[in-house]
Amino acid sequence: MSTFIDPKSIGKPVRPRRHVRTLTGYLPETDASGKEKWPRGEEKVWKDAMRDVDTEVTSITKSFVNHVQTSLARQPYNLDNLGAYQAAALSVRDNLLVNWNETALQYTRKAPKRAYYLSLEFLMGRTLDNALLNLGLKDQYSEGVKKLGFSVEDILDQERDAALGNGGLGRLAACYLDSSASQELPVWGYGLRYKYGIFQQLISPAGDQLEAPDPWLDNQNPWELPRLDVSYEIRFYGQAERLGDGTPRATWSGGQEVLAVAYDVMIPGCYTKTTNNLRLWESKPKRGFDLNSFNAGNYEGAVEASNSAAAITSVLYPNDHTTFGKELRLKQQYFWTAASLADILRRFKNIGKPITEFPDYVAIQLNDTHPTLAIPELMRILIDEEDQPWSTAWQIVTNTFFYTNHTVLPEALEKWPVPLMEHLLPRHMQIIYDINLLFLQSVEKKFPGDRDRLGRMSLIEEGFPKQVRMAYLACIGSRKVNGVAELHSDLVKTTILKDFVEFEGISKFGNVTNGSELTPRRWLDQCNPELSSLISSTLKVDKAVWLKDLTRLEALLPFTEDEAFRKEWAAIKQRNKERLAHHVQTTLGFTINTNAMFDVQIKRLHEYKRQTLNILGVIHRYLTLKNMSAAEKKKVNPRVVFFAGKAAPAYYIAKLTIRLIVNVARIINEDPDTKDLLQLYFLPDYSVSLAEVLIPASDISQHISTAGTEASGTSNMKFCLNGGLLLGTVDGANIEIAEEVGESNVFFFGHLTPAVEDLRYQHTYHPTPIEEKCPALANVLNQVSAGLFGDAHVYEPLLNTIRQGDHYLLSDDFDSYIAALAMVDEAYLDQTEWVKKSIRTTAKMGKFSSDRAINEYAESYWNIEAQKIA
Ligand code: NBG
Repeated sequence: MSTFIDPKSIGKPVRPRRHVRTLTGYLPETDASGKEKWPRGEEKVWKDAMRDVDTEVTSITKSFVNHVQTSLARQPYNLDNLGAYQAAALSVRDNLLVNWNETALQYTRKAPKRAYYLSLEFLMGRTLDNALLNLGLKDQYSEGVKKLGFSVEDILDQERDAALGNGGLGRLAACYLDSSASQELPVWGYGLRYKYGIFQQLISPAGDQLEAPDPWLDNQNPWELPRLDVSYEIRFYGQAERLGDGTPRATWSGGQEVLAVAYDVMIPGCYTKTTNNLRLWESKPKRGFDLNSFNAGNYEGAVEASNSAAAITSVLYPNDHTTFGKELRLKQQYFWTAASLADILRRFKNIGKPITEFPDYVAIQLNDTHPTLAIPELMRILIDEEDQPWSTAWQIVTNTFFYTNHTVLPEALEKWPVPLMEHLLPRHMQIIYDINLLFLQSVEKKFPGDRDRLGRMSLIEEGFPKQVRMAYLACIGSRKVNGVAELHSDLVKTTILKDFVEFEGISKFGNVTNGSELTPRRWLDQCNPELSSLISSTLKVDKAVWLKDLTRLEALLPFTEDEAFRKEWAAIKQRNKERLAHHVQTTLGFTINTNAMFDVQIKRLHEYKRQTLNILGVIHRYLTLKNMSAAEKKKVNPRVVFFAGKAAPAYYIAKLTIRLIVNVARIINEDPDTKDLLQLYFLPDYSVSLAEVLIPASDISQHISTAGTEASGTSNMKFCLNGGLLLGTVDGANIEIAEEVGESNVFFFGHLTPAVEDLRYQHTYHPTPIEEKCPALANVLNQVSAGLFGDAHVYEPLLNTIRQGDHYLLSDDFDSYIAALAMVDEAYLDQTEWVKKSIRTTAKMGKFSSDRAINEYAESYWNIEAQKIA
């Protein structure tokens, strides 16, 4: 080592060695003629020993038993269903890994442009069944485990959901991964490996939601592969100092450093070898513990740092549409984006192209604003570590990122307090200020002297404290911005990002309707196998074909006139209802009337989604039934109403709604006057797996958000695909569903989006008492207040949200809601026509396949191409 210091090097930043070579991304060497060389040993011996995907029942049972003996260290006589699940999962995983390795090798070989989907949530649900169906091995496995004395259903039932998400946004990410692999697109997901997923929901005797942790990794997770060699150091806090040498560069040092370690989850495509990757990061202390403290006898102090590092990926934030300025959440966001970018950059560097070509090889999709820090982080890397001038760096950044907005609710638009950012990420805060200054200067150039506009568009919101507006940063740092349904995309352009459309031009702003969320594989073939076979046999098309081209379902339309087909269609719905009833009976002990109409609302609890409107409607129905004569009751169509959904633990009003639902259910399910005609259930602990039982069983489902508030909704599509009709407001993807299936096949009600602002204004400045405006609703509210369902005083805060202000317009929509429910009742009486509607609905769902959506992203946004894996 030289002891001489070159004066020119003084003050230059010390570059951390980020790109440690890992064991991934290697290609075979070639000889002089370009032929690949076998790396070591005898090629034949290697090749004879290498395995392919097991497709024979005998090799499947062999692999299963092998895992029982070795991986699980068990014997045939001490194997329970859980053990059998683990053995089956490990043997399926072996198959996935064969394809996954080949896919990775091919991508490395061909170095195509790749897309990366950055999402803080991936709501994967269960994997085994999906993997078996995608591999086309379900029958072989069923037969194999049967020979070994197990039933495949029991085995599948052992799996815990991977619930690393809150709701639609996370489920959408999972569907997009499935579709990317199925469409053979080189797309990887990046997320966090939370130790605890979304909380488990319990209901107390009083009807309150209680939250318990979801230790989903307790029995180990066979679907992940730890990549302990793939790790990056991530810094927090410390000092950022500008070099002041005429360049935009700075150093960032000190603070806390933690390690991000990769866990890979295989994402198999449907009927293809392509098996993509979802890389989830786990946080670890950089060093096991602080040896100095330990030696000084301070054991607690020694492990403290290690605990704080591990805490970063310990829990998924269970909030929906709200952002709390929590430091740990910001840490999660930076930790994940920094690790993902370092990984993406390392992979790019393996190709050996100049950094300016980065956007030719990499597209990064920001799933909502959560990964927005990737924008200043890439700027930091390009400027401070890669020595790029500012303009080149900004050019690279703005050609790499794409931003999807998932909500226009003001409370859901992420903002981070400047002091918190400055403390946690001092260098990024400098970069954000620099971006902002240059940006506002260009706005000023285009709109000279328009100071209001500068204030409105600034990345920094004035106030105490100042806050960074993440949606604006995501918008200006991206090549394109999109919403998730037509109405929503229009609202993005005309409300929250209006100024940006005026400044940057309309062509940057687009729409990709989520229709997407509806992977036909899980949400029809897997959850409704009987309907899937009926479709295949009726269309005389192998499911391998129509499951990958959902527009084929249109060929079902002529069969609406085929009585035998209609009968079979209805019989399958009936059996799905019985399956749900059986599930409720065995899990909760309730007996459900399967001759009734099944009416379902399942989604996160939120005021804008208006579960309150639904429960008040149920009470209205109950009161009406109570007043009917026996003769009138005979004409009534029995109905069972199901709710499921979690409320954010701190969302008081949403939790109160759950309590009301549970207590109304208690009264009306016991009332001999009405219980044959109306039943109500709140099914606790909503999950992907529960949705898979509920959705195929629904006759009608409710999507009744205040117009303009639900960006898209994604369960609406799943219900319709399974032949359930839709009762909804003119909002989100409901509108496009109605366009596809025809308005006569859906039940719409309520005010339209353009009326909302005015109604709210009236509520605040010219309120009309509810008794006058909507006597039916007033009566329902008064009955609740009077204690008809117990707890007289308890519900007042909930009822007052309607009596005062009524931000979500329940009093404006209640009458038309009740009228729509009556229309549903009437339509249901004509079963022939109802079944026709149901068939038409399924038949017209082609647009809403996630394959269609992912192809739109691939073509119009990311500019990537399918890669055939030989
Ligand atoms: C949600 C919207 C839904 C939409 C999903 C997926 C957030 C922030 N947004 O309407 O509320 O279907 O995103 O796009 O979770």
